[in-house]
Amino acid sequence: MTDAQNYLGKLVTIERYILEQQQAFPEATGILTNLLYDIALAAKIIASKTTRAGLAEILGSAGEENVQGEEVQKLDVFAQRTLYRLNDHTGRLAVMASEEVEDIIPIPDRFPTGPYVLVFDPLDGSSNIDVNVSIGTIFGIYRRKTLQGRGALEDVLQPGRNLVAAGYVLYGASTMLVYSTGRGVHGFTLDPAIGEFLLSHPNIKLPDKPKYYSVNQGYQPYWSLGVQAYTEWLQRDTPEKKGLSLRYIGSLVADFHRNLLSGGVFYYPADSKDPKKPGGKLRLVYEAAPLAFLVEQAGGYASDGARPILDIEPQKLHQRVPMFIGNRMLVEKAEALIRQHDVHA
Ligand code: P6P
Repeated sequence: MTDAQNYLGKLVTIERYILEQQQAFPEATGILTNLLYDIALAAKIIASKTTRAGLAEILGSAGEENVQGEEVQKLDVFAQRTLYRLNDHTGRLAVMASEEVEDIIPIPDRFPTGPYVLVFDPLDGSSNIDVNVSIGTIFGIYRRKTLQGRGALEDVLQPGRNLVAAGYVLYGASTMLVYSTGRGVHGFTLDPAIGEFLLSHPNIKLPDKPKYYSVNQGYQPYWSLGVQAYTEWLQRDTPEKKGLSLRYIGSLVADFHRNLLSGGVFYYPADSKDPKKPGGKLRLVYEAAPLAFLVEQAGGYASDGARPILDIEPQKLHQRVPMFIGNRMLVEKAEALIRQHDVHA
C-alpha cells in the first residue's frame, strides 16, 4: 500500500505524523519533534494574519494603530517576531538567524539553550502581499557545532549538507507546510476550520517528466552565454524532455512548490541587471540551502551553476548565491552548458 493510500481517509495531523516519524529514531529525545511543532504553530499564527493582509487599509497600515487600537505591524516584521517569540524560551535552540536580522539572534540569558540551530526567512516575497500573490516562510534546522552555552556564528554558517530538517510554509490559496527530516518530503494543508495542518501530500517526489521552467526572463539581456543557451534548451523538445512552459510568480516558495509538485526547474542566475547582486539575489543560509535539502529529498538537485548548493560552506550570514533547483536532469544540464559556454569566458 502506498503512503498516500495508507493515510487517505485518516485525519493525520502534522503532530501525529511528526511523532510517527520520530518513532523511527529510538534514540530521539523529542526535542526536534517539539521544535517542528513550534514552527507549525508559528505558521498557523502567521497564516491568520496573511489572509487579512489586504485589509491593512481597513485595519490600519503598518506602524499605525488599527481600528481595534492595535499597533499594525508589517507582515514580515510580525512573522519575524512570531518565529522568534515561539522559539526564544523553549531551551531547544542554541541560536537563531533570520533574513530580517543583521546578526545572529542569541537566546536571551534568562532562557536555557539547546542542541539545535534555527535559520529562517520569516516571510519571503513580502513585496507580493499588496498584490495578493502567495508568499512563504523558509526554515532550516542544524545541530549546534559549539559545545555549550550561547550559540555562535559558526553554528549558523554550516553547509546545507549538515541540515537535520528543513521546510517551508506557503501562504496561498490554502496554507501548506512542507518539511523533511531526511526521510522524504511531506506536505500538510491547514484546515482553518479546526486550525490543524492535515497530511495532504505524503512522500512528495519530483515527477520524472518536468513541465515548467521558472526564471525572470526580463533579465535575459544580462545573462551569460551559458544561461542564454540553457534557457533556449529548456524551451525546445529534446531527446531528454518536451519543451517546457514558463511559469514565474516572483515568489520563491510559490515557484519552488509548483515545480516540486509538477516537475521543472527554478533558477536565479548570477547575472541580473542589479550590480548589487553579483552573486544572484537569493540567500544561501536561509533560502537556497533549506530548499536544496528538500529538493534532494524529493529526488531532485540544486546547484549554484557549478556545484551542489548543499556543499557550499557559508562565509557570511546573508551571502547570496546563484541557484538552479529542480529535476536533477534539468539542473545538471544547466551546469553542463555553463561549463561549456562560460567557464572559459
Ligand atoms: P525578481 C522575492 O522578493 C524574492 O526574494 C523571491 O521570493 C523571488 O524568487 C525573487 O525575489 C524574485 O526576484 O528579481 O525576479 O523580482
